[in-house]
Amino acid sequence: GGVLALSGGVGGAKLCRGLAAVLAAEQLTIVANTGDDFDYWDLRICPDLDSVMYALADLNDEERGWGLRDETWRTLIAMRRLGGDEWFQIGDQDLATHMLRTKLMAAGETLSTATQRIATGLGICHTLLPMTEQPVATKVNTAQGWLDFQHYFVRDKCEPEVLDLRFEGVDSAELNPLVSQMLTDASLAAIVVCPSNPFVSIDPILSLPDCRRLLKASSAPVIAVSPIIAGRAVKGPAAKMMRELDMPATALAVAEYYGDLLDGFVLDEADAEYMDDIAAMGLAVCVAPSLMTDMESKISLAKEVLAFAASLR
Ligand code: GDP
Ligand code: FO1
Ligand code: CA
Repeated sequence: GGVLALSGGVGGAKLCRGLAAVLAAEQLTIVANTGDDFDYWDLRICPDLDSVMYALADLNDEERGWGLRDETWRTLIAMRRLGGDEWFQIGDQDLATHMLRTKLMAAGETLSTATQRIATGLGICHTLLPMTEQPVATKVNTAQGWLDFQHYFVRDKCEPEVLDLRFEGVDSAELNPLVSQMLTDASLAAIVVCPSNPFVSIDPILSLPDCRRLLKASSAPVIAVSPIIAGRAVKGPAAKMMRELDMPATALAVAEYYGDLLDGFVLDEADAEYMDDIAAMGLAVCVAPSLMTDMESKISLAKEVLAFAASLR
């Protein structure tokens, strides 16, 4: 049976790269968050889909965590000179992705088919799906009021304290039908919740109508990998958000947050102290090196996750 991975951008993309290295094309489907998506320069931007796509194509900028390696910024510099928007940095090569996607969608294609075309163009053979075809927009409540996600994340550098989150449009959106189909397929081998931000990368997916129910009802084990290692996020605001949302920034709190959605939890060796508490929640526990710094560590974590899932079938 195949594997379904739920992913955000940077952390998710790293594990997906490892999974794609050990699983055949027809064995891995990745469903990415689209709550970060927005319009900028009149283009449709889908950061998490693109992060996964660029990682699978081995074109991503690992250090920056988004966009393409060996990128140039001539268009952005020209836009700055003209006095246009420049708070969100679109690279010259990345621009082509957004232009093609926008054109395909203006011509009536769905986000799924547009994504598939672009992924195929990049030589990607595994299946990458947006969580839904309908627009869903993450909003962040702060002392300044509700902010659009990219205003919070990029323009305001995640500095405002997060009071609340909502996913506009999620109630009337439909979980990608290919995902629903996989979740009801008895041969599905594993569902992997990638080490992504639980609040702004995974929650939008889980909030789609029926998604949690289908995940729980699936015969496949649901396994999450902690994005928090030793009380810190490897990158991004996950730990800060946890504190702001009145949770301790620990792997244990991530496991508790996902709660009964999960059958198993993978945490870093640095967090082995939480094993018993997580087991006491009724979850299977796997302790593994989970910091992905190079191809080898991505592959070994992917193998660890798959072996753990197989042990829970
Ligand atoms: P975003 O959409 O770009 O914010 O990316 P994700 O939501 O997919 O991933 C962000 C999360 O990935 C952060 O909470 C990081 O702590 C986590 N992360 C990044 N790299 C690693 C890693 O190598 N190992 C683990 N376990 N988590 C990671
Ligand atoms: N993140 C930034 O922090 N600054 C940027 O200027 C920026 C531009 C950008 C362009 C295309 C793209 O696909 C992603 C981009 N990101 C940028 C990353 C991204 O928007 C955020 O990391 C996420 O949405 C959170 O996952
Ligand atoms: Ca994201």
